[in-house]
Amino acid sequence: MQPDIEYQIDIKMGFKRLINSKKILAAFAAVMLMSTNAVMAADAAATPAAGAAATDSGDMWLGVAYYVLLFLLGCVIIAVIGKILKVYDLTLKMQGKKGINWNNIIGIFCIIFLVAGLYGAYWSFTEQGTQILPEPASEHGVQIDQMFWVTTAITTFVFVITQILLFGFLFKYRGSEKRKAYYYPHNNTIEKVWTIIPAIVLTILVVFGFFTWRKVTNTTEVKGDINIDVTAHQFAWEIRYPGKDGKLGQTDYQRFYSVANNLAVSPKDRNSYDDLRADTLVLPLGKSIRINIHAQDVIHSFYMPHFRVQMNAVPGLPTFFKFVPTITTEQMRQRLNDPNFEYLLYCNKICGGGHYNMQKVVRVVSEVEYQEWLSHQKPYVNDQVKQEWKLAEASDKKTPTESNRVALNN
Ligand SMILES: [Cu+2]
Repeated sequence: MQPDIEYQIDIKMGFKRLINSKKILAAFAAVMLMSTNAVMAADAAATPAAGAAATDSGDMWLGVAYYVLLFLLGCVIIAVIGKILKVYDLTLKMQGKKGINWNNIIGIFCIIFLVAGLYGAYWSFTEQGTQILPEPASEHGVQIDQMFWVTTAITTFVFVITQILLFGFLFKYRGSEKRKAYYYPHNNTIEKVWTIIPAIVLTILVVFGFFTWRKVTNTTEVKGDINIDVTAHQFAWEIRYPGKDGKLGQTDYQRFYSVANNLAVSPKDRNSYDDLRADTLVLPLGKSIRINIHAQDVIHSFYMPHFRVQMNAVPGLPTFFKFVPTITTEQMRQRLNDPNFEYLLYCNKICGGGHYNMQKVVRVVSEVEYQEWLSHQKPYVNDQVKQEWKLAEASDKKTPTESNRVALNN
């Protein structure tokens, strides 16, 4: 009789817990209802007032809420199944039978998780793998991609092996009354194997990366480059091309910045007189391009994913990146079967509120088209800049004492 009473008490406790968890479920349901209402109310309020943009963000939040609710629903279903199993287990025990073998259930779950997880990884790669960047449109991009794929292959291999070992062992050696766990605290050979092999593989990858990066950034041969200055500020890119002399005038933000001369080009440098201001980054095919990267306020990041180019734009520390574009915009449009495709330059450093919108169109064209385009660009030193420079010069001449004083103060 004694065990029976024990089971009955156990069952009572179980039901008590179930009732308690019902309260939790009710609270869950209430939160879910309230959040749905809130999201819908926000959506309804936003739609008529602010138009399309607001609807978009409302839709987005509705989407987020949908997945959160789906997740919570999943949790609730699992909790309910767990409770049903627990009740079933207690009922079996009350009838004097052996209860559920939880070790087996957990073991089977491990195998299900392994198979579903590996299939999920395979599915996400085959379904979303196409969202990886399209073929590289620059010479060094091919090497960067090679590195990416070698690393991906090695890590995928290790991932599959370790997951099979982990969950396979969990299943094979799940708890059982028939056997006792073997005490096996240490094995030097295994320790050595799993330390040395990853160390060698990682060293190979790092050295591989080091040489590739060195090759990409090796710029001893600067001759024949097209120099382009790209300057970042919150929240736009400014582009300056050299004129016929092929040389860009120097800049000095502390001394020469003004509204018209917003790139602070030096009036004293003759090379700047024929510089051009452009709104699009147009590049000739197959030429070595050197982008000089500047920033005027905070750190930005010069990022052109199709060319596998990325370099920080740091205030006070000009950097540069050299590369050779190998596919024209037109060719890429045909390859991607997208007549509206454009290469883009992005900012890849969260630099403030307007960061998301900091982009410029980049166009790769033939040499002839490039020259034609270049001949239509406006001079950087426009009438307003000229006037400012003349005024500055005039005031310099008129009051030599004043300018001396300024110089002394500096
Ligand atoms: Cu930025």
